[in-house]
Amino acid sequence: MKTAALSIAVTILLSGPGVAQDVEEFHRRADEALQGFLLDFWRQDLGYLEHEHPGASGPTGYWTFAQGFDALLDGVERTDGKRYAGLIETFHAAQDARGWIVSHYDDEAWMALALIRAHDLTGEAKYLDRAVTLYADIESAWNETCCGSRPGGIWWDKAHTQKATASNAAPVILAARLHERTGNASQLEFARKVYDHWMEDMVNPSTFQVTDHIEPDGTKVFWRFSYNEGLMVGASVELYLATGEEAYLQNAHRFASFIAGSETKSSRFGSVLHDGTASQCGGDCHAFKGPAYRYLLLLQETSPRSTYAGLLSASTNAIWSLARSEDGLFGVDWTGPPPASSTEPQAAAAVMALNLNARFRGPFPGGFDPLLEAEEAAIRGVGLEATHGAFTGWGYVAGWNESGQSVTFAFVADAAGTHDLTFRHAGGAGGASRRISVNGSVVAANLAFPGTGSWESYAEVSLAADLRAGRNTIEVAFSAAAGSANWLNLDHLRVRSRRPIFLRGDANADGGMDLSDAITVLLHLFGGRPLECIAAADADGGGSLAITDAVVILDRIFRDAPALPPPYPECGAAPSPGPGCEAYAPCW
Ligand SMILES: [Ca+2]
Ligand SMILES: [Ca+2]
Ligand SMILES: [Ca+2]
Repeated sequence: MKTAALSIAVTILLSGPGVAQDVEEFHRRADEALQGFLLDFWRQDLGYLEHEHPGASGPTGYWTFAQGFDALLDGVERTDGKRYAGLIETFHAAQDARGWIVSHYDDEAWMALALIRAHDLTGEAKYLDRAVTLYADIESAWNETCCGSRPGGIWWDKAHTQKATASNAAPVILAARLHERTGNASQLEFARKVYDHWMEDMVNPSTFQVTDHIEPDGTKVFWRFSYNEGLMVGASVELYLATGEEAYLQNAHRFASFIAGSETKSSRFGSVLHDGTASQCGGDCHAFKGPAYRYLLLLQETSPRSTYAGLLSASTNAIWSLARSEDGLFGVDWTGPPPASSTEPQAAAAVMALNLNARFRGPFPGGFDPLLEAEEAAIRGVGLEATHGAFTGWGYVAGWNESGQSVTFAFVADAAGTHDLTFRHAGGAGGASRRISVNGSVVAANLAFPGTGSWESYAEVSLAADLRAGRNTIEVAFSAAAGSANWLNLDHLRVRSRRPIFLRGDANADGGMDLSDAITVLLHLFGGRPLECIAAADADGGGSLAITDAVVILDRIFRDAPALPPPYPECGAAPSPGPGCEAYAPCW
């Protein structure tokens, strides 16, 4: 009875204000946090993330940019590529303009880890190629002449001032993940060598605290930062996944236990990851809980324990309810208080935790969205803004009046054919014009975007273009040579095939498929009820309507039969011309 009462009390306590109850709410928080991060920290004039907000502090550092990149990638992964994906190219181009090879090997490892994820999420080889290049630089920094009684390990920096957990454990994760993708056995071998060395010499065998770093004179420095053990958790899990050897997994649990026992602080939500208060945790420390959260979650997904579940859940609830300001800025100390200003690394740590948590809790609830938001496209030279008027999504692109500035949308067409491209814009400075290209070919050299009277007012401009089946790019560029003129804020692009698009099985055209759709098919067949979109009612995709179409719907709903032929379960055009579809509103 005592236990039952306690359990009820705990349930009530955990259901108090600020505790998110459902998957949809976790995703809403993750979206809001990431969108706020991008609006606050992406700086058009820098073409990079700024280090502090508010204020004019200049660009953030290379490794903290990599953390911001990871936070963006968490948003893309969480939404299954439905949102934010265009910005991957924007971040890549931003770093490309500043260079990839830097003075610190751990920094290169963070960047390479983000690039592998960019590759995984886009399928583009250039990201993986860049990660391999960075890995080669890191691998060359293995050294057996320093430090202390057991020389070995990877230098932290090119000046050879120390060897750090960050420059050894992160490369273990990197090498194991590269091996998984390339099949190159030497990468896994290197991962094991680095890991073994670090385990033997740098880990306290009873507590599983890991040194922060070792100096050339052999001094081991045991700073207590959650990312050190977090990286060791990640390295251990990756090697367990690569080899199946249980010892790695046991190590991961021991490092995680150290984090749970020694790098947390209590809050009303439970124990929360902690590297110190805002005054104790300065500089790079601002970022450390992000990777700790990431690799603890990886362990939880690999070998769950209630301790980690509680720590991960309490941390994100605390971030949201205790450490977030009214302006949406996140504090260093996740138990609060909220800050008046924020740095990019502390923001990225909170944003990635919220996005990782939401992905872990359940799939992104956002369904088919026919709007391609400009603020989520691959932007070049323009800025992100959310100030004027009733835009869609979470903003628009602005600051656009020079050659070289562009917005590139990606659109996957179900079938080749003519499509209407409709742009929503504001022209507060009068009429503007831009060059429009599809898949690299100019389709409108100087498309006019009429003035809208103010930046608060929006209008639409359309043109027709032929798209190919599969992925297409649609670029809107300022080109003085092509006649582009004047300022323009771009909100979104909507692409519509001139072929009807619909959701198969949705016979009554209400946007979903349920029992009423089977009934609609029967009423049409036997009662003569008209259909707006016969193609949607053709549930088996056979090209005609029959009682089997009602049966296919019922089987799918009640007996979990295989999915209907496309377009299903998302809107799209039929793969081949079929029965008519004069009007089907839900997909638009
Ligand atoms: Ca928008
Ligand atoms: Ca329906
Ligand atoms: Ca049929």
